[in-house]
Amino acid sequence: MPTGRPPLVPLRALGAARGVTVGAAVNGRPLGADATYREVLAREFGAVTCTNAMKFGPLQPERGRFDFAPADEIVAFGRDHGMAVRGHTLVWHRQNPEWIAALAERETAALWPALRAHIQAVMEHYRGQVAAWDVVNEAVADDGSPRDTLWLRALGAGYVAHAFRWAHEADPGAPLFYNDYGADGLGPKADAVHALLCDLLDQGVPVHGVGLQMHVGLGRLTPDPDAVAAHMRRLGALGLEVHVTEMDVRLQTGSGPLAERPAEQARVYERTLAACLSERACTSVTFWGFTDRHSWIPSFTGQDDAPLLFDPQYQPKPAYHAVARALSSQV
Ligand code: 9MR
Repeated sequence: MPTGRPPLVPLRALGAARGVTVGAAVNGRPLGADATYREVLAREFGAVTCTNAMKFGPLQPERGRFDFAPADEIVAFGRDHGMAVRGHTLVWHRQNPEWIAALAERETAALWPALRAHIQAVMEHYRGQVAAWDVVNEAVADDGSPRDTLWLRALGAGYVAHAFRWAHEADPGAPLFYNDYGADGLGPKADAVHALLCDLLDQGVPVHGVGLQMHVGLGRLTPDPDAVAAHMRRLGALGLEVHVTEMDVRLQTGSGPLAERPAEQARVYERTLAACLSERACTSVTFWGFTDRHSWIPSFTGQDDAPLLFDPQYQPKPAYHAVARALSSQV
C-alpha cells in the first residue's frame, strides 16, 4: 500500500529535538503481517509499548509457564530501529490469567508470592531493555477511592507499594511508573492519583514517574490543556517524571458537524502536546496505536471514532500535522 510522500521530518526526530520521546503502542499481529505498518512505525516513532503482549495473562498464562515470544518480537523491533520500550504493565485488574483469579478467591496467602515472582521474572527477562515500566495500572477508581479489584480485595491497599518495591528489587535501574486514565487534568481522580503518589513517596517507595493515559475525545471528553499542564507541574514538583502513555482522541463524542471534527481532533492533539512541551516533567508522549486501521476504540465504543494520527490507509491526518506542528513550534 502506498504511504504517499513521507513528511520531511518524522515525529520521532521532532520530539527528540525537544527532549520528548514520541512513541506508539504496537500490536503484534499487524507488526508481523503488514509491511506498511512496520515502515510507518519505524519511521515516525521513537518508542514502542505492547498493547497487550506484556500483560500478566499473555506473559504467564499458566503458573510458572511464561510466553515471552510475542512481547520479545516487539522489543526486538524496537531495538532494531533505535526505539525505546515502555513496559506495560505488571499489575492490573484486567487481562489476568485464570490461575491468578483462582488464587485471589481461594488462596489469598499464595497471591503475594505469585505476584512477586511474576514481577521478578518479567523484569529480569527485560532488564536493561525497558526505559519505563508501568508497574501498577489503574489502581484508583473514578471517584478517587481505591479501585475495587482482585488485588485490593485479596491483598489490601498495600499491594501497590509492594509491587513497586519488588520491581525495584528486580531491576534497580528501571524507572518505575504509576499509570492511570481519567486523571489527565485536574479533578477528584487526578487529586487522588496525586495523593497516592505523595503517600508512596512519603513511605520511601521507589516510584519515579506517572503515566497520564490521555484516552480523550471531542466535546465532553476534551481535556483542558491548562489543567493538564498544572497537573503535570504538581507531579513534577514531587520529583516525578510524567509520560503521556496512551493518547487517542475520539471523534464521536463531539457535537459539531462531522466534516469539522478531524480539525477539532487535531486541535486537541496540538494543545495536549503543547501542554507537555510547556512542562519540564513531561518527557514522553505515546499514542495508543498510530493508524485508525488498528485501534481498540471501535470495538469499545461500537463507532467509527477514527482516534489516531494516520487514516486506515496510513495517510497522515490533520491530527498528525498538528502533532508535528506542536513539536516544531517554540513554546
Ligand atoms: O488496547 C488494549 C485492548 O486491545 C485490550 O482488549 C484491552 C483489554 O482491557 O486493553 C487495551 O489497552 C488498555 C491499556 O492496557 C490500559 N489502559 C486502557 C487501554 C484501553 O482499554
